[in-house]
Amino acid sequence: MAESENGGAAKRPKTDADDEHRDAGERSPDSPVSDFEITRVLRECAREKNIFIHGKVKGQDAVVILEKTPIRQDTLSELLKSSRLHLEMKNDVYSSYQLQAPAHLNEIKTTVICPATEKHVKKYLHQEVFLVEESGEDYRTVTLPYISSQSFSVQWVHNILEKKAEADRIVFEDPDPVTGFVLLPDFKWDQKQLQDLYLIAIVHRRDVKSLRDLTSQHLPLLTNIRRKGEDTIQRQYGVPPSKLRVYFHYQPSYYHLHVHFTSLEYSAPGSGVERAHLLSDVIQNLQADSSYYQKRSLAFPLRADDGLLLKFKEAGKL
Ligand code: M7G
Repeated sequence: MAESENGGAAKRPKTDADDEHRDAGERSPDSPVSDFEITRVLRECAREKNIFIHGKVKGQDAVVILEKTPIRQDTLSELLKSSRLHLEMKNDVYSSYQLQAPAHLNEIKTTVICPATEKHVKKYLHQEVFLVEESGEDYRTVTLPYISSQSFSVQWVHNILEKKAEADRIVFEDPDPVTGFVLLPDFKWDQKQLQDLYLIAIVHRRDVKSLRDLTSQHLPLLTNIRRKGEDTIQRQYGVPPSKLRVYFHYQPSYYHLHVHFTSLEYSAPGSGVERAHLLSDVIQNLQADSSYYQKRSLAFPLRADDGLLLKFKEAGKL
């Protein structure tokens, strides 16, 4: 089957042309946030300039994530020319201001999860974390039974693969049922700047939950994702492989194999050593030993309220 590229809408960063009309201040009639009733703040971070809120939309539980987006180089001169400045203080050569930017240069990336489950709420609630070391045996006896009954729905993944959602956002697709995948911008990236570039490659096959299921049989799939994912990102965004961090999460939140492609410049959540496994390391480990990921212990962080942590405690593993 032929591979396909969506070079149109996906070629980013976006320009502001699509945004012009938004300055009029009109409200989208089906806005899920205008009816949002705040229950509590789950987490906030002044440095990352984001806030995670739990609340209700028309009686349904919802999580809303607000995040100030990075200042873009391509709109800097417009920002400086067309904003209003209010002096806060002046002293010798120093002065500070509040700058009021035009609305289209002052957007807040907003993510809505509705209806949100208890698990979504917990995912974003600030919690103490513990490092768990899971042997291959622990995976089969503790983790696998737990994730089979408890994990997040992967309906959104199936929707992408079946073109029922986000079809216009697909940047590249290799439709091969065994080695194929779909590459598209991650939820977390607004595609307006390359600083925080974040795409995910979602595999077509549905029988691989995570890193733990991988064997040398999957090497053609993994090398295909690496090569075509990197080539596409180089072509579409001008970002070379040497500027990319390409990795799996273990544990992932969603148990359908996917690979994260992030800008090396961006400290993406979950890119630390306790959760991220570089695709290139995974390929080499499988080349050396087909059952590497079935046998070896893998460490990962679990939050205090994670049911899996309780299972590890009950099994006397913590
Ligand atoms: P993960 O390692 O399973 O979980 O990665 P994490 O969210 O704890 O990192 C799943 C990735 O898919 C994350 O980077 C999410 O931001 C992204 N993601 C999640 N959802 C529900 C969507 C979605 O609906 N669309 C897209 N494009 N990305 C999503």
